[in-house]
Amino acid sequence: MSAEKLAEGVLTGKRRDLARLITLIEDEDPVAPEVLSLLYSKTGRSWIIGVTGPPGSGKSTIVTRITAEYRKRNQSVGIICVDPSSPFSGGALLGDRIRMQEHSLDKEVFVRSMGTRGHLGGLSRATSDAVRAVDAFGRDVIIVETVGAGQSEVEIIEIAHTVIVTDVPGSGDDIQAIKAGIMEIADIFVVNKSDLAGADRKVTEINMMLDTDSNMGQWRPPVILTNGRTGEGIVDLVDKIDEHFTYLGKSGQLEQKGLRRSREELEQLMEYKLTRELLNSLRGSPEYEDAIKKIASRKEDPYSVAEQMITKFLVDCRE
Ligand SMILES: Nc1nc2c(ncn2[C@@H]2O[C@H](COP(=O)(O)OP(=O)(O)OP(=O)(O)O)[C@@H](O)[C@H]2O)c(=O)[nH]1
Ligand SMILES: [Mg+2]
Repeated sequence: MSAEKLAEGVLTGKRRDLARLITLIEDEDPVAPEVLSLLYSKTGRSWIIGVTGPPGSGKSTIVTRITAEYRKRNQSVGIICVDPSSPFSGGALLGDRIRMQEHSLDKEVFVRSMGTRGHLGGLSRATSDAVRAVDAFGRDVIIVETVGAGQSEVEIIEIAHTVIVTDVPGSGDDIQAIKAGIMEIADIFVVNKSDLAGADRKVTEINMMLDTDSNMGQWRPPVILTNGRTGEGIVDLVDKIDEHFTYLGKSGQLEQKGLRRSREELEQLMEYKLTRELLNSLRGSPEYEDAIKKIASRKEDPYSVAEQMITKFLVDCRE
């Protein structure tokens, strides 16, 4: 299928074409950027919500609930679950699918899981491209679920307008998880499993942490108590997402976020492309392999060789 046809299919709401495009994105198929380039001008209309937090804290349950609430409010929804790479979450995906099946007959809900195929850092790239595809498809809201554990998840969450960090009552270890980098990215905190002991205390703890946060801007992240099983707190949560949406628009931060993201994306794409071109031109050439041997035997040093190789590449490009 040609890039043009696929782009048209996505823009005219063909779910199968959207699914097809996301597979191309995952496979790093060269047709994917062609399609995305055709779609780009039609994107930027969806509200992107990131949901992250420790494994098992109820992210998928909350995502399902938020989706139901948005459907009640007549908003169409796209859901992207980023496959947890952690071995602890092995069976989670199946559970997600079953739970999200509640929405699977609803044409206004599109659900997709993203695998960990591709290169290092490729998942974050692939996820943001998939979100863009769903945006072009015309969803009002796109929810991205990722396990909050490492740097790559934090990166993925950069594409979100509103970031929800989930936590559960219980051991102080959870607070450690939150402190380890994801605290700062939260626009809204959710303490899920309000039926468990210590839920109110957890809310207080997070609020106390927020009290000591000196970098906080005008938006103080609200802390919302939810019960994923009963749906308690979900209406409040969706109201807070909407409030955050209004806040970002009015404060000018939405525009700033857009500029920052465009710059980052452009630079990442150029870096990736340049590096690939450079390495493709070098790898396998006798000169290059020889230089590597010389570095290994200490006849040359990598600092100077890197300089030489790049200079030569740039000169070759000019000619
Ligand atoms: N007691 C209680 N259990 C809940 C609540 N919300 C969700 N659960 C349960 O917690 C378990 C984990 O929920 P998930 O929604 O799969 O959590 P998750 O954060 O998406 O998990 P991973 O994707 O594996 O990281 C499931 O068995 C849910 O039924 C709640 O409010 N109270
Ligand atoms: Mg999940």
